[in-house]
Amino acid sequence: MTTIENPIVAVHSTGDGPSAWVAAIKAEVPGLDARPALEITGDDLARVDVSIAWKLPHGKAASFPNLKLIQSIGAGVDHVLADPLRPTHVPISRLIDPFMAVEMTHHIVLQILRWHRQLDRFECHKAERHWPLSEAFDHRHLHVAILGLGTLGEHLSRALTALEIANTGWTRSARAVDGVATVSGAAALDDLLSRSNIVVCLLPLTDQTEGVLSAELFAKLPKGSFLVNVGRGGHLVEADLIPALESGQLSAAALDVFRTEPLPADHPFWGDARIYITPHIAAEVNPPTASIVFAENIRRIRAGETPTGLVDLGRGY
Ligand code: NDP
Ligand code: OXD
Repeated sequence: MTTIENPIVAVHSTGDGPSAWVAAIKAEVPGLDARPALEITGDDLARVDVSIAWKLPHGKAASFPNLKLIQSIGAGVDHVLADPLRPTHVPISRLIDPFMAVEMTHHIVLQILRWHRQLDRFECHKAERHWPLSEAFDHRHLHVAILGLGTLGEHLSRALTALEIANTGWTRSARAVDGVATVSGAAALDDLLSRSNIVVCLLPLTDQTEGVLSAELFAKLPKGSFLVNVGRGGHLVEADLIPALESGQLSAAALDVFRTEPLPADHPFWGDARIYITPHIAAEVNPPTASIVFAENIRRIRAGETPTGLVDLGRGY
């Protein structure tokens, strides 16, 4: 492998901007030469060994001839794989940050309880100064199908179990997870859906999972079920959602991710009270904690060691 004199880490983010990230990573690795990726030009391109990025413009990674690692600013790597000019020999690491698992769990639990405890209905009653008679809630009637039992799904499962909310995780490969009910593969999904009234999508976006949240899947759930999509917008067949709500097959849906982000102002989802919308904030990447992971992977790459969170390019996650 080429040894690079005075290597540079190229940083790009559309969220907090590259400067905030450069500062956070430098705080973790004093003396590191880290720079905004789009400002690196000329001879310096050959000095870049690590690219740390969220939605790096297509073709930019290919302009670093000695790149040794593409580190995603994000648990998902679909934004990296979407670059048609990506140098395919360069390994990709996804972000595994325990901080994000906690934030994601908080978001999903909030959405599940908002639906189960009918908070929106009580908000309406409040506006009318009305004190309704209500039936008692019963958490024993809930069963959550967690599609994708990876870093985030497993954390969610344990939190739900602690709240006495029954749940089962769905994975691609058969895998026993201590203390968590799991099923795997396409064949097991129908049975899981038939006994779940909440579906949470925590899958990576791949060729296999694109469009998984469709009318066909909704039809396998008990009538009146609740959908939470925090995976990617591409998981949902958007045209199937409002008809499923109209028919009562779904009673509500909490969406954090969309095929087009920001969600266009004229999108029909905005005007539907049964659709809870958040702007891709379920688990935002947190510079101070993520930078600890990035610092370790920079160290590993420069020491010739395997980085954490290595993506299996064949599986796409
Ligand atoms: P992991 O890679 O740890 O877990 C992915 C899980 O999905 C695994 O259990 C995997 O199965 C399962 N899976 C993948 N493909 C299939 C398939 N075809 N059928 C069944 N199961 C499948 O990912 P994370 O938990 O870290 O993150 C999940 C996703 O959450 C990210 O890819 C990203 O898209 C999204 N995300 C969204 C955020 C937001 O703010 N909205 C923030 C962070 C992440 P197996 O165990 O067999 O490999
Ligand atoms: C992620 C995200 O993938 O924020 O981490 O969506």
